[in-house]
Amino acid sequence: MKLKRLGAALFIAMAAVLVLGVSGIHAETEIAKKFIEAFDANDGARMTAIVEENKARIPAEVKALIKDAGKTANADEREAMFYMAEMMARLYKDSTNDAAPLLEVKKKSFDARLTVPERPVPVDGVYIIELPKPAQGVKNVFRPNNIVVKKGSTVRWVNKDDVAHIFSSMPVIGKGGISSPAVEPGKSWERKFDQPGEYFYICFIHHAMVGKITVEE
Ligand SMILES: [Cu+2]
Repeated sequence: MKLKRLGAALFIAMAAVLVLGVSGIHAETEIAKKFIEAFDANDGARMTAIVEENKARIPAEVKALIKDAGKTANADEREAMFYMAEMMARLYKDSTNDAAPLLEVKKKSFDARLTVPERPVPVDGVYIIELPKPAQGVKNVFRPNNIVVKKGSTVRWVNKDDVAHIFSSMPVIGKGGISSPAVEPGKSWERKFDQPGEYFYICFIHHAMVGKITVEE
């Protein structure tokens, strides 16, 4: 057991060395490495050229960066990886008009900020999401923040916090339609979901406050 732990510690230390490159993040492929170097050098023209020269490869490169980001335990590094993937996907979109890789990055980086999907039991046919008071250093959260519900379900957000929250869907990366008023402390707001799909949403006041409703057929 002790040996195993030592092994894990060594592995983490080695990973940290690998990760601490010029940019502080580690990429698997030559294209991604060159792209990150160009970013570090603040060389936008070079970044564009890399995407132009490797157009056919870029969707796969973006996917690989997303995958690597997903495996990265350190939140700052993960954000940096997603950021690189987004930059690459954005330049690819500018060049080809194909927005699919960019949407994929945005969805996956949003997903990475959520807890694992839950299938809570509805109370009297209503799914409850609490907006709790700050506790143990955790504040401004939807709890749970990632739920799967059946089509036709109602979701109710209950504000038990001391401050108001206003939240709204991010229709670019999913379905629109969540658009709460200012939900004051002690108040709640609900919405019925008749359309299957993924609803990503965010608090207007506290941008780190994110949530997702997946509506199943
Ligand atoms: Cu808020």
